Order: sequence, then structure tokens, then C-alpha cells
Amino acid sequence: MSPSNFDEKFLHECFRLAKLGETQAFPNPIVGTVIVHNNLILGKGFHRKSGEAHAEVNAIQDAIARNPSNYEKLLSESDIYVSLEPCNHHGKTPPCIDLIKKYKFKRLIFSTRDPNPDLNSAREASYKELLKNGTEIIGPKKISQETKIESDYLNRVFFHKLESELPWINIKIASYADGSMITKVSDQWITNSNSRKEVHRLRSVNDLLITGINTVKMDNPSLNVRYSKVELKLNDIKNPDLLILKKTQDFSEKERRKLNIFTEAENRTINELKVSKLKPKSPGDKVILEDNLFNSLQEYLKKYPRIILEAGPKLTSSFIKEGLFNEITHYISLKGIDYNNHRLVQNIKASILDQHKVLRGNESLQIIKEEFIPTNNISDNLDLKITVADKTEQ
Ligand code: AOF
Ligand code: ZN
Repeated sequence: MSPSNFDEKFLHECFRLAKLGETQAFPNPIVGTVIVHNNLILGKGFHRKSGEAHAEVNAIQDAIARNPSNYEKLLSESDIYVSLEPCNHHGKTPPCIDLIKKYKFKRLIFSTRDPNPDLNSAREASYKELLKNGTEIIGPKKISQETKIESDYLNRVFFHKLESELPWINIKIASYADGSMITKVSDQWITNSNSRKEVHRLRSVNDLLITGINTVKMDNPSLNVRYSKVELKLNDIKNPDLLILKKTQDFSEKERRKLNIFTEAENRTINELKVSKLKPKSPGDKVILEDNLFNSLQEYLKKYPRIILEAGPKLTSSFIKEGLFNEITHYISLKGIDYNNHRLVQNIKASILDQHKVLRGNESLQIIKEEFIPTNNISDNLDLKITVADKTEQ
């Protein structure tokens, strides 16, 4: 049987749950599970922390706790949805596939294949047993491309790490519809309050935030994570370390040799700039790059698996030009734009996407999501958010 709209909806609920583990699960994948009985959710779970129970185990325990007297019957009449293929190996925890077998679920639906090589040897045998046990298996090939892209994207850093020791770099851009990143005198902010809140969430799920000296001087930003974990829908909140690049107006050969990187070790400079709220956790050394900027920078950045760049137009375009990114999260303010004029909005989107795609060639970057960010504030505008990223297809 092919999956229904309901199946896709329940998978999206798994994605929502998976994201709750975004700060603590790493370096493990983030995973969400729901157990559904006659279209009603019987149990939910997510992977909270590396080394702790997997999402499937938490969801099964949740279902059991809610139905202590008849859980065996209910589970055998239920479907189990997981945002990542269940494990079949003994890692820090026992194989989830054994539990799925034990409770004889009606169907197992998962949206992303797990590329972890530890799963390879037992994959075929365990699926055979599961089928023999009467469980139907619906894998990623049977779900819509849109849902699959979203699902694969959740664990982009985990997958990237299996293949490369380099960090995953996300460039955050907030601009007007014409691409300008400089706040107009008439505006306090470019993007709306919900987009700005999302940026705090983005910061919290990264290990290092890179910015430029000019941004620090001009905006005196606090570049920390505000709002509570409830508001940010996170299981935990942390501030990323901070790296301020100076003299990076242009990455010309001459500038490359001069580039300084400094972190908390240069307290004096940070304090001088009155960015006293910044408290990177691990103090870094001042690094003076003598040779090729990008080799040295990449060496330095290896310490940080998840990096976000929040900088002004010059530094941002230098990173983009050098291909030093895996993802762009672009918030576009629709101030002054009639967003009921669909063609106009489509044109804005197309022109921004073209700019990003040209940089890397069409094959490697993929549009993950295009969405409107609504606002709660009457005088505020709708933003358009575009996420493009390296392909993470599994
Ligand atoms: C998770 N959480 O919810 C799922 C995972 O060392 P272990 O036992 O925690 O196993 C880690 C591997 O299990 C992980 O690399 C991934 O391949 C698989 N699935 N992992 O941490 C989960 N479902
Ligand atoms: Zn597992």
C-alpha cells in the first residue's frame, strides 16, 4: 500500500519532535517517533541526548505508560513512524528494530535511510524477519520527494560528518527584497520579530558563530541566544562560541596574509568593543594566518562541527565567493512589497535563488524549503524564508 496524506502528516510530527533534541543529541542524529493507532497518536518520543535512549524506545515507553493494561494489543494494531531508519546494531544502546519486532507493529514507516555503515550487515536479514513477523515496511522511496528532502535535511550535519571532517557552515542572511543587507534609516530591523526569534534558535544549534569586525563595530550586536527554551522549542539552550574576523573586507592575497582571528583570548578587544555579554565557552588563541587563508581557516574550524556565519555583506559575499558554506538561510523582508502579487513574490524568490545557485552550480545546492514567516505585529511585514543547502539525499 502506498503512503497516505496522513502518513506524511505523522512524519512531519516526527520531524517536529526530532528538532527538540537539536542542541543535545549531536553528534548523534536527531530523531522523532510517533506511534499511531487508528489515526490517533498513542505515544511520542525523540532522541534527547547522545548515549541515551533512541526515539523509538522513548515513543514505545510513552505508549506503554499511557496504556499499562492493554499496550501489547494496541501496539500490535499500530503503525510506528520514525524520521530515520531504525537501528539494527548494538551501539551505546540495543537495536531498536528488535523492539519493533517484539511488539509486532502493523506498519513501520520511515523517511530517511541511515547511512551509518554499522547498519549494513544486518539490514537485509532484519527486514526479512520483520516482514515475516507481519510488519509492512514503508521506506523513503515511497514517500513524497518534498517530505524526504525535509527529512534528510534534519540530519545534514550527521551525514556530512560521516563523509568529511570539515564543519557544516550555514550562512544566515537577512535582506530586503532587492538583496540589500543594510538597514534603512527608517527601519529598526530588516526582518520581522518571528524571523529574528528563529535566528536565536539557529544560533543555539550551532557550535561557533562567525562574524566580522565591522558588524561588531556597527551594530554592537549581543550575538547571543535570548528567549527561553520553551519559546525556542528546544530541549536545551546554549550560546555558540564566537569568532570575530577582522581585516577581511576582501579576501585578496594580501589580506589573506594579514587575517587575524581572535576569540575570548582577546578579551581586551572584545571589551573595548563593549560586547561584554559575549562569553564563548572555550577560549581560543589568536590565530594569525600566514599562508592560504582557507586551508588555515578550515583547519581551525574543524573543532566546530556546526558553524553559522552572521556578518555584513562584504564578509558574507567573501564566504560565498570562496564556496566556504554548505547552507544559506535567507530571510527576505517583504516590506513595501505587495505579497498578494504572487508573480512579484515569485520573481523575488527566483532572483535570490539564482544568485545563490549560480555560486555553486545547480547540481550541488538544493532548495530545502521556501516559506513565509508570519508576524504577530500589525505594523510588521511578512518575511519570505529560503533555505538552500548542499544535497544530503540518502
Ligand atoms: C540515535 N538516536 O533515535 C536513533 C539512532 O550508539 P547508539 O546506540 O546511540 O547508536 C547510534 C546510532 O544509531 C546512530 O549513529 C544512528 O545510526 C542510529 N539511530 N541514533 O542516536 C536515535 N534512531
Ligand atoms: Zn535505535
